[in-house]
Amino acid sequence: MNLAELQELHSLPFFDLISRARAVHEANFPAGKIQLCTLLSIKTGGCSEDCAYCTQSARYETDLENQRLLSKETVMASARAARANGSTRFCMGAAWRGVRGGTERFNQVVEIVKEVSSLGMEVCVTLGELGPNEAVTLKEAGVTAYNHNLDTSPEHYPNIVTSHTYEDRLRTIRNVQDAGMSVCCGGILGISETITDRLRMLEVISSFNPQPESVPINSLMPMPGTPLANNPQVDPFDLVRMIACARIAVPGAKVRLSAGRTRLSDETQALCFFAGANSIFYGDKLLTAENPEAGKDRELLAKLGLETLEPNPSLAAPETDHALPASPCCSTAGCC
Ligand code: SAM
Ligand code: DTB
Ligand code: SF4
Repeated sequence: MNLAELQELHSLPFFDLISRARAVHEANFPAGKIQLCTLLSIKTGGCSEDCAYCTQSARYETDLENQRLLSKETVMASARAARANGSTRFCMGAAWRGVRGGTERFNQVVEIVKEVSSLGMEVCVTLGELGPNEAVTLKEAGVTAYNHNLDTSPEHYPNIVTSHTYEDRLRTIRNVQDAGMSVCCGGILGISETITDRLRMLEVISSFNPQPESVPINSLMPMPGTPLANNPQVDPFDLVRMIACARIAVPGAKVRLSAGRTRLSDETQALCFFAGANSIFYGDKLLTAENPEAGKDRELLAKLGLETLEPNPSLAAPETDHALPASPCCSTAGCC
């Protein structure tokens, strides 16, 4: 969908927008099913990058305790616990700018992925920048989806990150798609962006060919010591509007109501699920930040009559539409 179409959609009266999104949701997914994903930070802090929202950047004075790459045994214990608790997707995140083949850390991650993928859950990793060969190696090791967010519009991105570019992000996404992995790509609300920035991001994401398999929508968790520590909370109705627009713009993707749920009421989350969110991070920790307790989430899902979605570990990457140009491109003159 292009920006003008998204702007028209976003400015609909609230109930018209969420009704439209609901219809798209029901046409594409079983109603009343939510995917549970567990996140684990396998390497924490000390990152070279300067993403203004991130507590893991080495450039900011935060209270975060750095942690080297976890052992395979530690990761497996956490993955088994996640499966036992009902998660069907296990997502491992590392605070790196990227990974390079032939390095010890990449080999270690590949060994971890091989073992985690034997558990029958969907396996997602987010390790930063990837080249084409690294992407193929991860796919062969058993990764189902690679998370690499664009986070905001191409225009606002340089206000938030200067140590790498939007084009770097798009290149990695292309490498992931070429290797046959599914792409998980979304963004953050509350990082001093405008509504137009949010919709521009959706315009870019919806132009991917194939479209992403999942779209995480994070709300900024303001981290003390980072440049965005004092940013105000996102208006809950704006969050619901964004979820609805994502559902309509990327109809076949899981829309993941991601970081920031600790500050959302049950009622706001219910509206997000109505408007098309059908995946959450489950378990009381994200990468470094807090997430609602699992028991509280189970209670909420039960109250709403929502069930959990089965895993699809052999998840095929969505088909490329050959009638459309290869993605990704942000359609900014001179950008790609
Ligand atoms: N280093 C890798 C990268 O940048 O792609 C992977 C980890 S990074 C923490 C993954 C995503 O988490 C970011 O792209 C951003 O969308 C989200 N994120 C990080 N810090 C956040 C925060 N304080 N609040 C909300 N979302 C955040
Ligand atoms: C995504 O879009 N959100 C997750 C996952 N992908 C890796 C990460 C959220 C991080 C929230 C802040 C933290 O835990 O440090
Ligand atoms: Fe590093 Fe990723 Fe955090 Fe940016 S978002 S500082 S790349 S861990």
